[in-house]
Amino acid sequence: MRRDSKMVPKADTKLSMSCANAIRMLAVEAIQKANSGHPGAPMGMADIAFVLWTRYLRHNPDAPTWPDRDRFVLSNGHASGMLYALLHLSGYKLSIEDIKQFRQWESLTPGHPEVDHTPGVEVTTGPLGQGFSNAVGMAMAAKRLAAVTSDDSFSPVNHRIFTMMGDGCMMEGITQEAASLAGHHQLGNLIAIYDDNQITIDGPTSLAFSDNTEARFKALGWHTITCDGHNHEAIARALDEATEEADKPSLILAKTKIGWGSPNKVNTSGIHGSPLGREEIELTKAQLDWPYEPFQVPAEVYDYFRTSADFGRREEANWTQAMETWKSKAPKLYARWELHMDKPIPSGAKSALLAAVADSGAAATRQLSGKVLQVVADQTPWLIGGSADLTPSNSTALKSAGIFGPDGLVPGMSRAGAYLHGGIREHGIAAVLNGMTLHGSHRAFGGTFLVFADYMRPSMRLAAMMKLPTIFLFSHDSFMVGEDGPTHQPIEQIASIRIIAGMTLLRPADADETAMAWYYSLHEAKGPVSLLLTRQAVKPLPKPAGYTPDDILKGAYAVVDTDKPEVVILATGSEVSLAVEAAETLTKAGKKIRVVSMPSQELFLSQSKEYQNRLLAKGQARVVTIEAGVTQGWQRFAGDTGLTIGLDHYGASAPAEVLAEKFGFTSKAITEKILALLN
Ligand SMILES: Cc1ncc(C[n+]2csc(CCOP(=O)(O)OP(=O)(O)O)c2C)c(N)n1
Ligand SMILES: [Mg+2]
Repeated sequence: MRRDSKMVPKADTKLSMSCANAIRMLAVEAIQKANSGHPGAPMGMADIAFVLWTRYLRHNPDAPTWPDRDRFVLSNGHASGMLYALLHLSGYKLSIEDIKQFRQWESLTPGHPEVDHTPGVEVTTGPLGQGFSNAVGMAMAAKRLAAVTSDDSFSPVNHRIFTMMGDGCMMEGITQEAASLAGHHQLGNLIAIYDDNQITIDGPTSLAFSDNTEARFKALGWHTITCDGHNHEAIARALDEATEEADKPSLILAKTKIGWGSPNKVNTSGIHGSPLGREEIELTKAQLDWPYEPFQVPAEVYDYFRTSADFGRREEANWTQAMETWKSKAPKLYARWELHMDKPIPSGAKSALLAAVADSGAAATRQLSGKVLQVVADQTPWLIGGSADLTPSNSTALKSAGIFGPDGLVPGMSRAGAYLHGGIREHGIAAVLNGMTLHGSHRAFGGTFLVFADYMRPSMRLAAMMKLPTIFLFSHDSFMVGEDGPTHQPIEQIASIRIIAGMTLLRPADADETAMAWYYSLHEAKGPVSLLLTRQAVKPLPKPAGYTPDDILKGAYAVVDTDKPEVVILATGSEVSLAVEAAETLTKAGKKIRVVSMPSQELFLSQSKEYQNRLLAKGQARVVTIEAGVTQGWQRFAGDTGLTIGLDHYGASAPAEVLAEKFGFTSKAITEKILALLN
């Protein structure tokens, strides 16, 4: 849908140049003052940004989270100076003082854009290619939201997703994966604008890059448009064409010059990441015919931006009114809309999830998770997700939900579906999941083998930084993968996920733990969750007197207990049942053993010290930890007097039972180690 340009009078050439130059000079002066930052991209993209923000972007500075706003994702986050200038000029709560505090401690204008920090910033960006891929996820979420909340007469979803990106984003592999997915999904609501300046830090892109980007994107199913990125009418024509394209994502290849306006540094890599210097700023101002003081903006520029923002205010007011009418006209669809916005905890959610796996007997936690997911899918229609081509292995199928994608592209596929076949694109999907969650209408989950978590890690880290409750599901969580061998057997992945600050890792050990892990992920998590699941069957754990499933969400609780234990065995996931078996033998031998299942270190460490010390029998018992991965990180519990049992070397190709024997993951071997420790 095209924004009605009649509502926003076109600026005459002089005014429109002033507006673009205001963006340039605010960025340039802020960077100069901070003596740090990236002026080249803001100067080069200012013309595009001006036309996009004043004539196309539907947004309301007074309501930065209006659900039907167009999204703007700055994938080349180093151009943050441009984004802050746009937000300030448009009238967001970002003052000229804030602009002057660029990159300073606790300012609203950090070095790279940070979501939930600066009003109007949609995504935390900086690692190149991530923002573009998030935008793909946002466009997918918007498509689904539209499909499930609209009828022929009205849709509450009219927004588009705009993203700007540079050569760096274009070269990154993640972009290829996400762009491929976007083309396949025919995301007509997605418009990417490529700052095609052919300069990066090292120099001209010809040093390292000779792709035919336009041909590549065409081949991926995109609509492509080339334009002069400094000619405002050419930019507007390109945006008209892109916004009118309904069936394909659009890529505008905007030919620009990095550092446009600077007489000596334009078109050089030197202007990418260094302040211009006072002398060059004066020469630039002369060239741009910009007589103003640093941070001074002429009134007519503010007026124009603010007039344009009024368009967004009216749009939002009209939308809000239309929603009121629609609420009474289509109460069912409206209720669905509210579900997506509020994501309430369904009544009886917890008991339904627990019931889904009750009496499952010995089963792999991935299978238990699969059972839980069927109930989850019915309870929470705002959940969307799938697998990176490991649906049967990850047990992620949502049997009743339908496949998400263009209507009828393959049998069973529709925009209303909730199951995402991500293809073999872990990097891209991880960022797409974040984008879907960022969109605000969905909570996204996605699965692969634990060993390939490394392919998702950059987006997992960003999810944690953004406090995004994306759910990363990893099955085949130990060497017990068996015959596939060391390439497929995770060892360092568990520890490496745990060190992502703000990530909650859950490695359930049985049916109850699996159900509660999902409950936590969906309804309690305030940030991303990694759900680690076994390939092999695990036995149901014994539960001591007084146990309730809520104990699981304390992160650790006793499954075999005794007072005054001399040894506390701490284990996670599949190793808890080994610990229980070892405890039986040790108890028979007269030892006093407590077994603690610890599905989540993070949740346990957030309990009171009193609870932690009591459970670990601090100062009284020796702590033995067991986990089928590197021992790093477990010393914090085992200390100098305890023992850490793990796997500090790569695995091998052999049947799982043989590996368990060879690597000492049998109750017999564990019992012997504990006896040796005690004697
Ligand atoms: C994943 C990732 N790798 C490297 C960087 C460091 N980096 C920041 S900008 C940049 C060059 C980007 O070139 P381009 O997108 O063309 O930006 P321009 O110089 O045109 O502003 C690099 C390598 C990064 N931010 N993210
Ligand atoms: Mg560049």
